[in-house]
Order: sequence, then C-alpha cells, then structure tokens
Amino acid sequence: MHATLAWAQPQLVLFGKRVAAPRLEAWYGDPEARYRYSGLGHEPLAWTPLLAALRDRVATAAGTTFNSVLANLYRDGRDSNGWHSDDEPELGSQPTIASLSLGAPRRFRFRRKDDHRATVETLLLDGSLVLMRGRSQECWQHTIPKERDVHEPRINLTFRTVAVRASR
Ligand SMILES: O=C(O)CCC(=O)C(=O)O
Repeated sequence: MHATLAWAQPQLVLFGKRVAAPRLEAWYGDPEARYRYSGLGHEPLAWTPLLAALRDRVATAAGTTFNSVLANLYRDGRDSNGWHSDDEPELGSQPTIASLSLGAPRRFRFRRKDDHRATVETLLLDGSLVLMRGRSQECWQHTIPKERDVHEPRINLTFRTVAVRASR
C-alpha cells in the first residue's frame, strides 16, 4: 500500500505562514466525496481495489458505510499529527470515523476540549481498528505525537462519510 497510494505532503497555514505538514496524505473516495481538511479542498482519487476491499471489511466491522478515506503516511517517528478534532461541517454532527492502523505501533492520545488535563492514551498496533463515534469529535481532540524511537513507517486509514452537496 505504501507504494500504491498517491501520497502528497500538504501545506498547512499556521499563524499565517505556510508550512509542510509533518506527514504525507492522500484522499480517496466516491467521486462526489469532496472534502476540506488541512485548510484545503480535496477532490477524491478513485478507490483502488485494495482500499475498496478494506473499506468493505471495516464498514462491516463498524456496522455502517463509508464514502471516503483519508490516508496518512508517517514515514517514521518524526512525522506526527497535531491536536485536532475531525469536526469539518461535511462530516455532520456526530460522525462515525473508523481508523485502521498498519505498520509501526504509534501512541494515540485524546484530550477533552474543555479540560486539556483529562487525557487518554492508547498504543495503535499493526492491524488495530479504532472507532470514533457519538460525541467523540465534539468533546475530544486527538493527536499522534512525534516519537524519537520509531524508525519504521506507519499508514493510517480513516474511513469517513462526507455529506454530498448538490452543487459547489
Ligand atoms: O494516524 C492516526 O491514527 C490519526 C489520524 C487522524 O487523526 C486524522 O486523520 O484525522
């Protein structure tokens, strides 16, 4: 999968300055599943057979359907994903997001939005599936911190359903 997805390094706008995101990303999905993340609009690439097969298995496990997936590639422990919630309007108010981990184990931390001292941490192992649903995006932020001792890559696939708008 590392070799077959069309990875790109998005540019983020932080405090008015453009900086390269500390990871690579790729957006795949149904043709109408356009999505705005990292401050930019994204047209989906067409599902690859492997991504479509994983989508179907993850959808069965999650008991729902998905029309898109954001793939993240952390090349090693220097790559990361800062504190955020997946709360873009096109995901709706209580989205179900299924997050599949492949490759190097990485720490995954949550903190409450109204009390940053209230944290929960888990280790995402190769093949693990995390379901975020209900009020998890409304009440919590999550992060993949940098880890100096991680030297192997990790791919994360977050399956999502984005609302399809009639026109743009
Ligand atoms: O890599 C992960 O497990 C988390 C990815 C993530 O937070 C996201 O795609 O919004």
